[in-house]
Amino acid sequence: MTDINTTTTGARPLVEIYLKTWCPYCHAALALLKRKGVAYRAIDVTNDRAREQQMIERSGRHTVPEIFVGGELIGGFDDLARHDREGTLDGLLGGRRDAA
Ligand SMILES: N[C@@H](CCC(=O)N[C@@H](CS)C(=O)NCC(=O)O)C(=O)O
Repeated sequence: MTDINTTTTGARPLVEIYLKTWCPYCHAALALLKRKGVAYRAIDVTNDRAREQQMIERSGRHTVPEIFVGGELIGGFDDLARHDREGTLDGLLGGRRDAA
């Protein structure tokens, strides 16, 4: 099914990121995921209230980005960056490297 509001890289996305196009934290998070070379599913909630509501229900949070790895909430960009800084991100990502 074609879905204009999601972008999937790689074959089996482990990472989901809810984002808004104008959000600098979202672009920073995407840049970090791209640097890690993992597959991800980007879910654009910029003008999509239903998907934004899904994000809020899944995360319990209202800001973007919201990032999930293997279905588990990581949090926003600051949480992703903290895992990267503290050396725990690679373990969370399971050492996966998917061609984007
Ligand atoms: N600490 C959060 C900050 C995220 C944040 O402030 N996001 C802004 C957009 S860049 C936001 O969602 N604002 C509220 C809104 O759009 O409803 C993070 O690192 O992800």
